[in-house]
Amino acid sequence: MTPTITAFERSPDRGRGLARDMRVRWALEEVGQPYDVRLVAFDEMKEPAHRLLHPFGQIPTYEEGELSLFESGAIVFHIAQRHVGLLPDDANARARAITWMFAALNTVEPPIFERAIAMIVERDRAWYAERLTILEDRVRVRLGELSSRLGDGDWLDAAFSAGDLLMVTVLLRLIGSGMLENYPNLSAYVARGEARPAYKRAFDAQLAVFNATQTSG
Ligand SMILES: N[C@@H](CCC(=O)N[C@@H](CS)C(=O)NCC(=O)O)C(=O)O
Repeated sequence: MTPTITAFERSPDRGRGLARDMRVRWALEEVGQPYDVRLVAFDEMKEPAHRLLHPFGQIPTYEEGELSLFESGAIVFHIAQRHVGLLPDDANARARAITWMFAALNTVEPPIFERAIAMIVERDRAWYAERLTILEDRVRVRLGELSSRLGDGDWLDAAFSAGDLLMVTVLLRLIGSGMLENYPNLSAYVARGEARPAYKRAFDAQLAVFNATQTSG
C-alpha cells in the first residue's frame, strides 16, 4: 500500500528542505518505498479534519491503510521498522541507532530549533542580542559534544542509520550560521548525508513543490 504524507503547500523555508516532511521523504527514499504527498495550507492544518490526523495541527503526517501517524521521529521509526536499510539487524546496534534517533530529536534539535525560532519571532526585542548569545552558546555546547563523539567516523555508529538521517536533518538548519562550519567533521558529516542519492531525491521532490508555487503565483 502506498503511504500518503502531508507537507506544507507553501513551505516557509522556500524549498530549503528544512520542514520536517523532508526527513520522512528521505526515509521513504532510502528504503525505496514510493509515497504520495498531500499538500496542506496553514489554515487547513488547524481544521478539525487535519487535527484528526495531527492533534497539534502540524505536518508531517503519515497514512497507510488504517494506520495514521504524526511526529516525524515516530514516522521515520515506523518506516525503519517496516523496511530494510535504516536500522541494523544486530539487536545491540539497532538499539544504539534508535538511541541516536532520540538524541537527534531530544538533545540536539531543541537548542537548534529554539535559536531558529528566536531569530524569527524575537528579533525586535530589546534583549534579543543577549538572548541570541545564550542560545548560540547552548548550540555550540551540543555541537562540540557531538563533534567529539563523531570523531573521524563517517556515521554516528558504524553504518548509516535512521539515527544519522535524523541527526543530519537537525544539523542542516545550521548551515550558513558559521557554527556548524566551526566543526569540520560535522560539516563533512552533513555533506555526506546530503550526498546520498535518497536525500537528493527527497530534496528535489520538496523543492519541486516550492518551485510550483513560484510559477502558479
Ligand atoms: N515534533 C514535531 C514537530 C512538527 C512541526 O513543528 N511541524 C512544523 C513544520 S516543520 C509545522 O507544522 N509548523 C506549523 C505550525 O506549527 O503551525 C515533528 O517532529 O513532527
